[in-house]
Amino acid sequence: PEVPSARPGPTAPMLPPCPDSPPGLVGRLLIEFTSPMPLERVQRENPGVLMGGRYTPPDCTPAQTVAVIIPFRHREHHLRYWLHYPIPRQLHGVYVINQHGEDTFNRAKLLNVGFLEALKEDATYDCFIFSDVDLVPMDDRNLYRCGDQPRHFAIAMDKFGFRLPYAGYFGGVSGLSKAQFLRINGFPNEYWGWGGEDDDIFNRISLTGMKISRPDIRIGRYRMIKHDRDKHNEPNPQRFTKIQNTKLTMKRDGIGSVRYQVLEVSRQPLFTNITVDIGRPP
Ligand code: UDH
Ligand code: NGS
Repeated sequence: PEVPSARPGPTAPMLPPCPDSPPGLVGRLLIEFTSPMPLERVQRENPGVLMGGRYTPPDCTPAQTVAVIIPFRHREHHLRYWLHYPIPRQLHGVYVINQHGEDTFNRAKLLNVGFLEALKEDATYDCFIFSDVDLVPMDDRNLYRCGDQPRHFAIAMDKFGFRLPYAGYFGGVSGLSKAQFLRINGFPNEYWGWGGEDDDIFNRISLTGMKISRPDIRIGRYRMIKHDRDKHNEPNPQRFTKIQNTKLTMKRDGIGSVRYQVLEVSRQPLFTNITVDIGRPP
């Protein structure tokens, strides 16, 4: 697939650069998933967000154009909580990549699709945040931005006792600039079912000589919306051998080789929903 590249637009607005951190941050947030969250309520809370989940600050030009990519199937109630809490307002586009059909789930391939489809809509995206739909940050100082190294945001999740489960954990929520993502040939397409794809991404980053950056442990805190194991996302028995072979596979398997078919692009009030046929395991 061809990766779109940004060209300067004819009508670049002459607004001052946005401040380093957005105004009005409050720090620690109270996050709960008790009462259901109606979509109409979440829409009312966000009058400034344009169709498709696009947002541009009215009074300044952001240093980065940030897209979030969410791998998705049958988690509508999680998405409503995710959209309700404040962090999404730090983003400039929200893309929900919905796997069509009931074949085995493939998180990393959906994330590759999101990268390409977001750039097709707006070639100026230069920072990509990859977020599970069930992870809500507990602190709004955990800024969803890219830096000079790939960033891991979800470092202190409630289900792991607010610690990293292991030093090389790169799951949940991560962020890469467009250049960093292309440097690792994107994410693997060949992890069908649960587990290991995040470790493969970690390997890709290490093998290309980059280092993971992380927020302070007091700030990178998350609540996970509790859920049962999904159907058609069973643990992948091949994952342990696959993560031993990243060095060999990353050259041929990645953003340069992803094949899929977009079935529907639907611009909702707070996000763009892209339903995609990504095939099934061989
Ligand atoms: N996802 C979906 N639909 C699915 C499977 C996964 O949307 O059917 C997405 C979603 O964004 C999710 C992410 O992929 O947050 C990661 O999948 P996951 O939440 O299943 O992974 P996790 O490690 O849970 O959080 C694994 C099952 C744990 C069962 C625990 C039972 N107590
Ligand atoms: C590792 C998995 C990762 C996973 C992490 C946390 O063992 O994909 O556990 O899992 N790697 C392999 O299986 C090779 S969790 O506790 O969230 O279910 O992200």
